[in-house]
Parts: sequence; C-alpha cells; structure tokens
Amino acid sequence: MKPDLLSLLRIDLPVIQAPMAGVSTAALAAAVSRAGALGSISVGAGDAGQGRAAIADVRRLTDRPFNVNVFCHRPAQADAAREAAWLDYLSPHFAANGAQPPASLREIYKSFLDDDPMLDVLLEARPAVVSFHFGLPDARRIQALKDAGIVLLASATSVDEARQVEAAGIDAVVAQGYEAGGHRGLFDPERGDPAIGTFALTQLVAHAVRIPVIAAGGIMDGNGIAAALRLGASAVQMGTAFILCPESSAPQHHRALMQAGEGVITAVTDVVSGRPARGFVNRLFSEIGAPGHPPLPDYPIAYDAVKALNAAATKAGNNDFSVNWAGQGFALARALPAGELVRLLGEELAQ
Ligand code: FMN
Repeated sequence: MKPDLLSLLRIDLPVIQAPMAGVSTAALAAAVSRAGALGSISVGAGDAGQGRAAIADVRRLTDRPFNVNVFCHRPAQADAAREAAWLDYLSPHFAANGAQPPASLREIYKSFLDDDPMLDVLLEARPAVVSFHFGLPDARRIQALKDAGIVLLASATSVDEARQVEAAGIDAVVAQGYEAGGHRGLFDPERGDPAIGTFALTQLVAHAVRIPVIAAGGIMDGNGIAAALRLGASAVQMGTAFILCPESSAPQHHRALMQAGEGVITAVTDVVSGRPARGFVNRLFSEIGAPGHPPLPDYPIAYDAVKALNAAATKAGNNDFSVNWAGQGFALARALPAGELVRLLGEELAQ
C-alpha cells in the first residue's frame, strides 16, 4: 500500500492543477484549492522577490494548501559564440518584422539548484507543497524543505527518474507522459527523450516505486482521472484542462488556438527555450526548428531569443512566433471558472 496522498496534501479530490509558468495565476491556484483540489503556482521563471510576492498573492485568496513549483535544471552554461550564431540564424526573422536581434542573450532566470534566496523564501513562507521540475535539488535543500514541514513532489518522465525521485526522499512523483503540455520534465535532455505516454508511464512507475504516483499528460475530464487512478495513480496533475479558465493568464491567441479544433496540432520542440516542450505548432516549430538549424544556446538562454523575436513580431502585428504551450488533449478543455471546473471533475469522477 502506498501512503495516502490526499491526506498528505490535505485535499478532497485527487486533482492537482499543474503549475504553468506564464499561465497559472494566484487567482487560478486559489480557486482550485478552495474547491478542494490542489492549486499550484510556478515561481521558476522569476527571482526570489517575485516568488515571495506570488506566494503572498495566493495566501491573500485562500488559507487552503497550495503548491509552489521551482525549476531544477542544470544551471545554464553561457557560450558567447553559440549564442551569437543562434542570433545570426534568427536575424532574417527579426528583419522581416522590422527589428534587430538583441546584441546578446541572457540567462533570464536561475535554476533552483543555485538559488539560495528562493530557498530562503520557501523556508520562510512554508507553502504546504513544493514541486520540482527538470530534476532534483541537492540533499541539503530537500532536507531543509522537509524539516520545514513542506510536502515535496517531483516530475519524472521515465522509471529511472522516478526511482531517483523516490531515493531522494520526495513524497510523491508526478509521472509526466509525452502527451503533456509545456516543458518535458526530463532530468537530462542530452541523454535523449524516452517519450513514454501517460498510460504506460503511470503503470510502470506505480510498479517501480513505493511512493504515490500522480499521473500527468492528456488528462482532461473525470473519465481521464478515473482511468489514471485505475492504472495505479493516486492523483492526477492537469495543466491544459485549466488554460481556458478565466483565472488563467493565457492570452487571447492562446485561447483561440485551444478552441480552433482540428486545424491545429501540438508538437514537442526544443528550439523555443533550449529544452523540449509541447505546444501549438507555428513558425517557431516549422521554420526555426527545421532540421539543420545551428546548435541551440543552453536552457533558458535560448528562451531569451524567442521572447525577443515574439516581441518584435507582436509589435509588427502577428502571432507567428508566439509561445503557446498545450497538451495533446487540448480540444477537450472547457472554458469554465476554475472552481466550477473542479466541481465538475469531481462529479464526473463520482459517476
Ligand atoms: N510544469 C511544471 O512543473 N512547471 C511549469 O512551470 C509548467 N508550465 C506549464 C505551462 C503550460 C501552459 C502547460 C500546459 C504545462 C506546463 N507544465 C509545467 C507541465 C505540467 O506540469 C503538466 O506536466 C502538464 O500540464 C500535464 O499535461 P496536460 O497539459 O496534458 O494536462
């Protein structure tokens, strides 16, 4: 028997609203938590001050438990020549939008692996739950968070990663299948991507580890939740299902793609940020990511270039280079207030 995840997380429904950097908000997380599931915010793409403010924003809206997500990627390694060549490669697209590429690229946010101010914020604020994506912090950080009474979750995309999560003393593992929207949680993308789907991964991981498993990827409604539980999961983590909620900060173009039907598809690319992630296919995927492109700057340095290109394109009046992360199940998303969506998921699951 695995430990009881719902009592550990102090939630009624086996649903975690996925942390979604740039899309999830304090209002979304609070509405989900108030409805009896676990809301999440992501502070990975910001600094400690922004992290502190984001946690306070959720606290103002609810006293229920919520999850704070940080990024544990290998800290970026700058390579001026590689970055210059990448900007050179992108320069015709800047020119076509009436802009110049930036003179250089920056590491736009730090990894939690070397962000002690962010650790201090978490230890001080003590959110009920903290989750890790892209890998694991060192034993000292994990112990400090556990000593503060924080429940820890971490993503895994393979059985090997799930075993590492368990061995590190994390409370539960998020088994992220290839269907999932957003960044793949791969610990080391250079070793290749096993690209395992949610059904297979959930079962494999549930057999391999003793800690509870949270299935993620392509789960959009009560039937999907029931299927994941049947396959050995103790809960699910759903991201794409919450993008159309009015509380999300997804821009209009992202919402329109979600509702565009069969004319649009999602795919995984690493050219947007430097790490593989699933989103709606546009010119970033088909042109920038076309075979034969130069070597990518490290994550998240590459993201700086795409953000600049998208800003230029937006100014020129097009969405050609916008970043719209979403999972394969996007067409099943429902545009409902988050609290209503959680209640509906509960009803569907009970049927
Ligand atoms: N996972 C994280 O751990 N941190 C993030 O900041 C994050 N950002 C995401 C942004 C978007 C727009 C989406 C759709 C997903 C993101 N994810 C992130 C991945 C989710 O944790 C989860 O694996 C995924 O949403 C599950 O698949 P689904 O989108 O099909 O529900």
